[in-house]
Amino acid sequence: MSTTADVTTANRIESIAELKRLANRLRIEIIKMIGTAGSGHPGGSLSEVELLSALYFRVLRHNPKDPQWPDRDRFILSKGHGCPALYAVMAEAGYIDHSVLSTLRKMGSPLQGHPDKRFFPALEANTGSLGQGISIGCGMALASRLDKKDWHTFVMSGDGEIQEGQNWEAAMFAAYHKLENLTVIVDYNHIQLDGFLKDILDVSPLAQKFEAFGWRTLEIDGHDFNQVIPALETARAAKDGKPTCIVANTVKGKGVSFMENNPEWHGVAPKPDQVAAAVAELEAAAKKL
Ligand SMILES: Cc1ncc(C[n+]2csc(CCOP(=O)(O)OP(=O)(O)O)c2C)c(N)n1
Repeated sequence: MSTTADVTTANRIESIAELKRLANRLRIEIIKMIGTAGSGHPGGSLSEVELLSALYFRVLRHNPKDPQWPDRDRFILSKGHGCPALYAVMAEAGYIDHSVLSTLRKMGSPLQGHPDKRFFPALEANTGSLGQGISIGCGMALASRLDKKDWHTFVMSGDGEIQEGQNWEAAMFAAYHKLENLTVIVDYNHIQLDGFLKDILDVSPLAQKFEAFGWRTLEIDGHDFNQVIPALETARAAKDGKPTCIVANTVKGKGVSFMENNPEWHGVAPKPDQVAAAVAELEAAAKKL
């Protein structure tokens, strides 16, 4: 069993340059995984990469060698369709072998098309039915406090997902119960399944909405590690009775020019020639990092 003395953030990466190289590698993995599977969600996976990298390599208290460590921080990917990015980062952290990534969406694989603890017990929750992660996170954060523990719960939601009414019931609950040990990160890429939020159901001003519900809010560029890490650390350290919402401005499809900011890449797998083009572009970008 791990103890707090020997585990904080596993495989901690101090250097921002190294984190940028990691993010680039993860994007290549994501493209290959979804290309091999022949289905999946590239756009919203690519937008999450820096946020997940900062969590798993700088902020979360966790131990891949002991995934059920009772005092670990919890992370719930409420936007479950973005799981290729989570699987790639968890492989990098050591929860699974890299070779397993190519089994994404295959029958019996730990890496189901949406996160499923029955197949991959290191996951904290089954998600994919949008709108439920913040409620699950509220339950975890409350449990942590009732047990007099100091582990923190992080939840990532999509911006389209945040349209779901259940989120706002959870937002009310978290503020009322002063869940300072709960952080919601909204991957604010401005695109939902079939178009731009502003043309379908705009959620802006998002930070003000959470503030009105009694939350602390931090607005950042979700691709800039120099903004992402301090925001996550501030949230993790909060002791003032307020839950935190990090509104992370991101670009859907980030890193692959023909996918960036293009709603058509929400839930379509790249064909082999598109995989090759995307990987070539990312490998060229890596040389400049
Ligand atoms: C309850 C529910 N309704 C509909 C869907 C289908 N669906 C999957 S992804 C998605 C859009 C999500 O948009 P957003 O939260 O903005 O995700 P991102 O752009 O980050 O991929 C929808 C409607 C679902 N998974 N769950």
